[in-house]
Amino acid sequence: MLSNMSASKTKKVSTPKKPASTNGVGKLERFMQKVSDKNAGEPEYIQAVQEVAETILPFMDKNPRYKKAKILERICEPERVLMFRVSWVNDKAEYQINRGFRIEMNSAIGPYKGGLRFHPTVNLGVLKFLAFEQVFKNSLTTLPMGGGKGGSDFDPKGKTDNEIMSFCQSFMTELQRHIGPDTDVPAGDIGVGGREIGYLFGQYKRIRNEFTGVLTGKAIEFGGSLIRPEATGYGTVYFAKEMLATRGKSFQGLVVVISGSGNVAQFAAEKCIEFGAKVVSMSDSSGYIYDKAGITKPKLNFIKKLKNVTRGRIKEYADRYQCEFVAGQKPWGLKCDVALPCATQNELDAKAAQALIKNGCKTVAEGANMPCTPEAVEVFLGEKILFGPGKAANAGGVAVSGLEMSQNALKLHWTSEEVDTKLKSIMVEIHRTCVQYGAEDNFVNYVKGANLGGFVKVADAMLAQGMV
Ligand code: NDP
Ligand code: 2IT
Repeated sequence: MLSNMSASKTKKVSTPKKPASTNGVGKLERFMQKVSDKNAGEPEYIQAVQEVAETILPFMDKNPRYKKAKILERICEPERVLMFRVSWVNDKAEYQINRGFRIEMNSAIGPYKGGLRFHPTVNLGVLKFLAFEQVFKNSLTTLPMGGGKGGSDFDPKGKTDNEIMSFCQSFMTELQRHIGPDTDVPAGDIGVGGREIGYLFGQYKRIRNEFTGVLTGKAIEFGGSLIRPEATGYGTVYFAKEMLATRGKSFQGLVVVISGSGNVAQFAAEKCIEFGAKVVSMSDSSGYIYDKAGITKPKLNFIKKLKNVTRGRIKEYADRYQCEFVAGQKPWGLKCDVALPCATQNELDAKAAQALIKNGCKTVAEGANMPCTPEAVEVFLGEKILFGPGKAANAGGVAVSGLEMSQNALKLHWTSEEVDTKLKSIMVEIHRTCVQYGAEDNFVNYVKGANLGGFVKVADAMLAQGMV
């Protein structure tokens, strides 16, 4: 794997060590040089493109119809980028200015679909990487959804409900003119959960005077789907279960380390516990807790209340249950069988990957988007452990968003059991696609499988639609 992109700075792609004509490496280098030049200052975006280009470029060589139509070059150029001012007023009646974004990346197979992230680290490059990943992920779900992502550098931490509402209303006042149930359907991501979706939906409805499925992740009372809050975390564990099954294993009795304690982490933990595994760690941006005895369901309920209602810090768990809290660190040095990074991008580097391997970890599934650096992925693939990339492993969230769109369009409501059954079969199908495209000698390269499996459907749709 050629991974010379640092996550923290953009640099020129180094010249290939061997001539292009003998090893085919030069093509990737040349392609990435163009992408880097065009997207300077966007290291996360360049990183995401490189990871995909590594598998797609050789595939396009064998399938010249994609090459001739410059499909990969087109996929790397967003169809539309929207960037706007969001002014709002805080509780002290002071004006606040934030920047809002929506990246409408690709609509070849359906309306733009993807979450909104509210976090101070949000910028154009971060959202372009997320929108790019979303195109492949949504294609893998088997549902008709294009790819998009949006958000703001607004920081919800420490804000009152009134301030969150004020911001969401102002954000939607601009966003509403660009979205719609058949055009672009946003949802949640970091910093955007049920509370924010409610305020955003209310403002859309007020301005447009229409009650439609323009957002997913809504509350049940106004068109939300059962199991949507659980879907990303549950789906990640369903995917990991399929990976384990290829080696004749199950979750029963395995030790699991999870990063994050937000939406994805909470429900990944819940499903691991239900499957008989022992979850020993969760984290937030201030550090991680290590509960050797295992996080039980009642303890997990404490975390849910802490994070979703009182909005406190994970350290309070350690105080409450008398376990270890390690400030400023990530949990990857802990002994475990399974690691589920569920917090944010580039949170698990090569050193952490080596530590996991040394401690016996044999399965990693990305609940977050691109949490493992390219160097970490290289370690996992080199060791031939089970590694499920986010595009495949965390696709359950957007898949149930797709099911929410279907329910809204049909104006009906499915039961939890119905939605969970559909989610399970979608994760099994995504796993099957990854195996179909990623099988190598006695090993499934899920990175290759997810990239190719996601690419083909979008590429064929683009070919059929001509010069778009
Ligand atoms: P939440 O906002 O609910 O939770 C995020 C968690 O990650 C929190 O524990 C947060 O800690 C931690 N975190 C966020 N940023 C950082 C950072 N820079 N450094 C360390 N920790 C951080 O978000 P979600 O659970 O929804 O999202 C988590 C990941 O999953 C993201 O990568 C997201 O893109 C991805 N994802 C989400 C889906 C969804 O349906 N929600 C679907 C598919 C993927 P703190 O509270 O201290 O900030
Ligand atoms: O990264 C993701 O897939 C999400 N944040 C969920 C997107 C969605 O539209 O449900």
